[in-house]
Amino acid sequence: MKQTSAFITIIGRPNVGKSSLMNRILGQKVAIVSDKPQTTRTKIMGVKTEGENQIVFIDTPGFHKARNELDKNMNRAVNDGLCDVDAAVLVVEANQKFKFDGDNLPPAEQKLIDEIKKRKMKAVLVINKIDLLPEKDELLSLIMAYTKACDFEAVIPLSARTGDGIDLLMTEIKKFSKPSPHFFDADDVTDQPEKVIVAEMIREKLLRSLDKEVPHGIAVDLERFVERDTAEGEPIVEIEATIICEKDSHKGIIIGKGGAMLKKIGMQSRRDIEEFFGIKASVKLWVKVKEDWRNRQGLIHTFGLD
Ligand SMILES: Nc1nc2c(ncn2[C@@H]2O[C@H](COP(=O)(O)OP(=O)(O)OP(=O)(O)O)[C@@H](O)[C@H]2O)c(=O)[nH]1
Ligand SMILES: [Mg+2]
Repeated sequence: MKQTSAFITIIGRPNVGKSSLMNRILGQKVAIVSDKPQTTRTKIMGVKTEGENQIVFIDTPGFHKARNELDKNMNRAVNDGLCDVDAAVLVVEANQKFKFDGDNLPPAEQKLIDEIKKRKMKAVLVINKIDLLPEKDELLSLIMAYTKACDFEAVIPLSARTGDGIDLLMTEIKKFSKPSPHFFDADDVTDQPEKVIVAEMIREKLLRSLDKEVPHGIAVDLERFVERDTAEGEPIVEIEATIICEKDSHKGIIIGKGGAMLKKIGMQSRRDIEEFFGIKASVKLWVKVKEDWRNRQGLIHTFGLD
């Protein structure tokens, strides 16, 4: 049988559940998830191979108004994600937090829709988080407004959290497949190197535990990532990472009272890393201040965010 494949980019505003959706489709956590907007900072590929068909998903950062150089890079990643793909999945939320105005979609979504139209792309609309919707008929006004703005190939209400509706989405997505050799091996799940996944796991714990502007100004620089055998012959992965933040006051918050916060982050990260690699892990963390790093392209590059 002939091989088929499709490249599908996942776009949308911050925090609508793009990464959750990709993880759910893959059945494995490839992209980190948090309740803070702007969790994803770069393009992350997720690969799903079923027999002769391979779908490559591209999870992108949430599209938003840029406030610094990092934001600009993130928005650029969204636009890059729209190039050379077979279709886009635009993710929006069922439980729109603002009063929904069908004549005016949120500006970031309108911009993405304009981009889809300009590029004459095929697109599917996903209305995520339907598990939070008390009345399902509220969906109708959302569907009307979005389909008025754009001619979607399909509209799929679903829940990335419960998995409800995912099969329907996959049926639609598979329709974009074309005869083509596979770009990844059948057992590949992502293009992300293990080192990046580990740094991201640590950043996820920070995002989840910290508040206000602190988590947005954080980067994780992995300095040591070595697998070795202990004296007892047991394999262990040793990780040392520096958490970069923007201010001395943030450093204090990250370390916490008597080092409690840093200890918690280290423990949570270790648990995740052990589960991911299936062996013991040790995690050592340091905190460093690099003022205004999100406006310094050199540092943005050092942290792999360009
Ligand atoms: N109730 C509910 N929550 C969801 C669902 N999907 C995602 N979430 C939650 O929404 C929040 C944002 O999820 P992410 O997957 O990080 O969203 P994102 O669009 O990738 O966010 P950015 O990377 O910041 O653009 C997290 O707290 C998720 O647990 C869903 O179907 N139902
Ligand atoms: Mg994300």
